[in-house]
Parts: sequence; C-alpha cells; structure tokens
Amino acid sequence: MASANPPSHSPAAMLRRPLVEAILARRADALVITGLGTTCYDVFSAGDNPLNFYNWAGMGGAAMVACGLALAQPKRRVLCITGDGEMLMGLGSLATIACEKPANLSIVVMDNEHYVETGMQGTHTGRGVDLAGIARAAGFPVAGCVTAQDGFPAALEAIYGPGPVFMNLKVDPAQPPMTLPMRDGPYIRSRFRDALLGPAVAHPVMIPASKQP
Ligand SMILES: Cc1ncc(C[n+]2csc(CCOP(=O)(O)OP(=O)(O)O)c2C)c(N)n1
Ligand SMILES: [Mg+2]
Repeated sequence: MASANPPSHSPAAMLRRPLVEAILARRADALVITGLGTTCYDVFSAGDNPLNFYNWAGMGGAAMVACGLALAQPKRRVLCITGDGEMLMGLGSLATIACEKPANLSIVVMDNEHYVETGMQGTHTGRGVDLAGIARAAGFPVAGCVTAQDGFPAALEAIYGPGPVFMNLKVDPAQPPMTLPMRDGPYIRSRFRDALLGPAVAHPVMIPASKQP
C-alpha cells in the first residue's frame, strides 16, 4: 500500500468517483470536509448528507477545518477529502495535525497531479513531490500513497483506523461530470452545525439600558 516515492503519472491511476463512493459507503456518522472543486463534486455526487461540509472556493484550509472539528468532536470520525492542489496550499496544516494527533482524523488526498478546476495545470505532485512522505516526516503515525487499485482495500481499512491518517490516492486526471452541491455558504454551515449539534437555540441578546437606542 505505502510507497515512499510514488511514480509520477502512474499508468495505473485510479478513477476517483468509485474510490470516494467506497470511502463514503463506510462513513456512518462521520463528518466529511471536502476540498474545493472536484473533491467537492465527488462527495456530493456520492450522495448529499447534512454532515458534509462543502468547501466551495476556500483553498488550503480543508485539513485545518477538519482538524478543528476532530479535536472538538473526538468521538466522531472526521474525514477530509481534498485535492493535491488544495493540500499543497495548506501544507502547514500537516505539521499542526502531527502535533495535535487527533486519532479520529483522516486526510484523504485525491491526487490527480493537476489543478483540474482551473484548466489542468500540473501540480508539484506530478514532479515528484510526495505528500505522504511530507506527512510521515511531519509525524503522522499513518501515511501512505496508493498508486493502483489493488492497494485500495488496505488503504480503506487504514482510513477508518486509528489516526491521524494521511492517505494519498493517485487518481486519473480526467474530470468527471461536475455535480454541483448547493452554493449558499451560510446554509451549508448552518445545516452542518444543526445536524451535528441539534438546532441552534436563539439566546436573547441583553443590551444594557444605557446602550439602547
Ligand atoms: C486561494 C485560491 N487560489 C486559487 C484558487 C483557484 N482554484 C480553484 S480550484 C483550484 C484547483 C484545485 O486543485 P486540486 O485541489 O488539485 O483539485 P482538483 O484537481 O481535484 O480539481 C484552483 C487553483 C482558489 N479558489 N483559491
Ligand atoms: Mg488536483
């Protein structure tokens, strides 16, 4: 399953949607944080869920949002499913996660070696940068890179095992059909919050008499 120096542009790169579907089929009540762009569409296409937090355009923060949630909700599995470009922009988060070590957090990177959403520019991972190696060096106890389908079952077990887990999946760069979730950020946030914590209770705001108009 794990290889320290995965080959670039693996000829056996996997199709991303079946992988995301297989990961989410086991989610139970896991909290799922997406990257922007294609991983956002992948997760929505596998089935909408109020415990999905769709990151529409925020780039570089998915793993950190997931880390915060994992620390706040230690009894819930937190899955971050993001892209290589998004992860490259937020590399510092790997250091923070390695320090905090939330055992319930799994970061899954759909590594297509490209920024698909913005026109298929190549990313660093296609030039040899090894995200799993970076995670391992930072201190992740579980970090692997899967380059072909036969390594996926073991990766799936690891994703739901003790963490923090970092799993890089080399996937085909072809863009699957764009399946767009709702775009209203406050709605996505409130829906997620309500599903996790129950409906928000409105607390009356007490304004001192001296401050009242
Ligand atoms: C700060 C910032 N810079 C650039 C963009 C433009 N942008 C949107 S999606 C994207 C590419 C994302 O690439 P990746 O995470 O690898 O996703 P995938 O290849 O799966 O689409 C970029 C550069 C952005 N949304 N925010
Ligand atoms: Mg990409």
